[in-house]
Amino acid sequence: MPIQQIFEGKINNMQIIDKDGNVDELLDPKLPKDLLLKMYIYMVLTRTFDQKCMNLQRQGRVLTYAPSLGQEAAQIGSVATLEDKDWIFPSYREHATYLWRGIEMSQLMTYWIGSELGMKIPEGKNNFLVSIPIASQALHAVGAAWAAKLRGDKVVTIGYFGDGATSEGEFHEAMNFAGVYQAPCVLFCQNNQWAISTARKKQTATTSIAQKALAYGVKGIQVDGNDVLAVYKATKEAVDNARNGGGPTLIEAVTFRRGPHTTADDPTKYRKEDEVKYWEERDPIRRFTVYLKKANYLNDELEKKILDRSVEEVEKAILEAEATKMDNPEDMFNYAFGTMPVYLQEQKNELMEYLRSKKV
Ligand SMILES: Cc1ncc(C[n+]2csc(CCOP(=O)(O)OP(=O)(O)O)c2C)c(N)n1
Ligand SMILES: [Mg+2]
Repeated sequence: MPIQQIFEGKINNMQIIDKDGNVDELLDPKLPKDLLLKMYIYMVLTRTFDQKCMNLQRQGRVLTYAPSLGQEAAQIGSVATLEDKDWIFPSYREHATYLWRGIEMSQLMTYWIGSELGMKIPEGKNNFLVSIPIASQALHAVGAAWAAKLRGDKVVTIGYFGDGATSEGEFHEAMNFAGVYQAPCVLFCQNNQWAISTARKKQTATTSIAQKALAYGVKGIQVDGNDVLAVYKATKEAVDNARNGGGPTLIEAVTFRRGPHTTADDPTKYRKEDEVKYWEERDPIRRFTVYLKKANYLNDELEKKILDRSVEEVEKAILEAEATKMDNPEDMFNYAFGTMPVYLQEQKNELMEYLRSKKV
């Protein structure tokens, strides 16, 4: 018997706006002006929020904070493709997903100030809570998508995780499950080159993260994660495909974490300034600004107005967040489950007993 090739894999990379703002006319999805401007406004708003939270943390007014600087296009480009009924499963850096969904900025800030109320997501806003355990978001997204499929709901889910998460068992379990059950989900990896101090090269021997999709019978694509149009186009295709019964997609958005992992670490200890500079030159907001100006959708005056409004909105949100009455300690048990599991009930009782005995 001759040897036969039984599998051939191919993974594409897509970029539409290059680092200087030049557009590939053939690939440009030619989105309506309103949507483009909304995406721009939310990218600027997210960055303004992010810079402020970093400053507030340094002043002791925000607790440990995970910045999103440099990842605005990956987050807004993907979330902008969803319908309200779709579900989002973020990790801890996806501030843009909450803001885009209309969750009050002051509420999001309340979370980073240290209150569980910040993650008491209003009914009808289909954003899951911040989930710190790495790669858990992939399993949550696949599970919820499978549930939607069983119910016959035309709902799509999206799970956000990082390059480091792809070294966790949960990622592989999620991929396998998604492939086998053809779950209507998008597994969205923001490959920001670092998992705290571990470089991307140490996570995997493969050329891309996207190619891992092929082994699980899942579609895979790599996009320039700092190009909001490429992210939008790839995610929209994946979302539409999932909604129409075409199964899951793994998207690798190649981006860069420009800030520290969180305010608790110092990246100058493990990475070089040259690398940061390389990615600053590929800034997602700057290149989108050039694109919008060339299209005559944006000018200097409107650009300034959008930035000024973002600053105002952020300042207002801080005042509101700081004026919010903080929650009670037992609230940390209250919002994660519809029905609290027995072991959590026991822990809650124990805490309350302790607080009573200490008269805290
Ligand atoms: C299961 C689990 N293991 C370890 C950690 C500690 N931890 C927090 S963030 C992180 C790195 C994650 O890197 P990546 O997936 O690339 O996401 P990024 O922070 O870069 O967005 C680790 C190991 C955790 N939160 N959960
Ligand atoms: Mg990472």
